[in-house]
Amino acid sequence: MTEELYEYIQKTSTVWVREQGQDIKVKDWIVPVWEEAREDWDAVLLGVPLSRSSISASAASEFPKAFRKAWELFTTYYFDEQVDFRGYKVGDLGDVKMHTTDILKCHDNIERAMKSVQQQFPASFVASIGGDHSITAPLVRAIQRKNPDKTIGIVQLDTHLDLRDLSQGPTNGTPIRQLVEGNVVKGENVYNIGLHGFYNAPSLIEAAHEHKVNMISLKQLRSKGIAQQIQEVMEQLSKKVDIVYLTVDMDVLDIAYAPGVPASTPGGMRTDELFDILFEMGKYPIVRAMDFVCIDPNRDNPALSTVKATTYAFLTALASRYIHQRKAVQQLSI
Ligand SMILES: [Mn+2]
Repeated sequence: MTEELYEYIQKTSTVWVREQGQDIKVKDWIVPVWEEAREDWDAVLLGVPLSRSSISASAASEFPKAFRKAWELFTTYYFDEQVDFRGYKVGDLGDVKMHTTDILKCHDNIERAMKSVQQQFPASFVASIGGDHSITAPLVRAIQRKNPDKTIGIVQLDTHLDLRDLSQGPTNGTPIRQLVEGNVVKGENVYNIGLHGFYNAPSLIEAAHEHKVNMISLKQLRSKGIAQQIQEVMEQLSKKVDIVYLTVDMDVLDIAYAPGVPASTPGGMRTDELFDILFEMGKYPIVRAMDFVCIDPNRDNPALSTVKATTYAFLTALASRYIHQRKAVQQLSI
C-alpha cells in the first residue's frame, strides 16, 4: 500500500475486535485495508464525513462512525437468497481527512482521496459513506479524471434533482448541476429515480429539461415495477456509457422510514423498495461505485431506523454483487 493513499485519508479508530467462526457478524467480515495486504478487494469502503455543505442543518459527518457501529447488528448470511456472502472481500479504507471550516478544501481532499483509491485499487468496487450529497461531485470527478477516455453515467435515487445553481457555492443541492456543467457527466446520462411531491421548484425542472436529465417519478417506478424499470434504465445506460455511478440520497425514503435524514419527506420510497432497487442494480458489473448520503445519526430515532436502513441497503447492494458475480463465473465454467 502506498503512503500516498493516506495523504488524504485517515485510518479510523472505530475498529472492531474481529472474531472468526461459523457465525460471524458484519463487523467480523469487513477488514481495515491496512491490516491485510491485499490488492484484490472486491469492494473498498471510504468514509466521507462532511456535512458543513448541507443546506439543512445536518450532522451527516457523524454517519460513517454510526454506520461502522451498526455492523455488529447484521450477519453475513442473506436469508432472502439463502447465501452467506462473507466470501466477498471488503476493505475499509478509513475516512477522508477534512478541513475544519473550508468546504472547498474538503471537496478537494475528497477528489484527491478518491483518485488515490482508484489508483491503488483499480478493480475494486468503491462504496463511499457520506456525509451530505455535496460529496458526490468530487467523487465522480475523481473517477472521470482517472478514466479520461471513459464515459460516466449516474443512477440517482433522490427526492430532489440536486440541480440548484452555484450562486450559494457547492452544497448538497448542487452535485448534479456541477457534474453536468463541468462536463464530467452528460445530463442525458443521469437517471433520477424517486422524484415525487412538492419538493422541486419549476426552475429546477426547467434545468433538468435543459440538460436532458432523465426524471423517473416514484409513481412511474411503481406502475412499471422495479425490476422492469431498472432493467430499462441499465439497458439504456449500457449503450451510452462505460461506467455507472450509483448515488443514494437517503432522503428518497419516506420520512416515516428515515427520520434521521434532514430532508426526507412524506410520500417517499419505502425501505423494501429501496432494497429491491439495490438488489437489481447488483446485476450490472458496469456499476463501479456507489455512495450513501445525507444520514444524520444525531436526529435518528432511538431505534436507529435510519442508520439500520442504510446499513441494510449497503449490505443488499454488496450481497447482490456477490451473488451475481458468482453466477457469472459459474456460467463461464459450465
Ligand atoms: Mn440529493
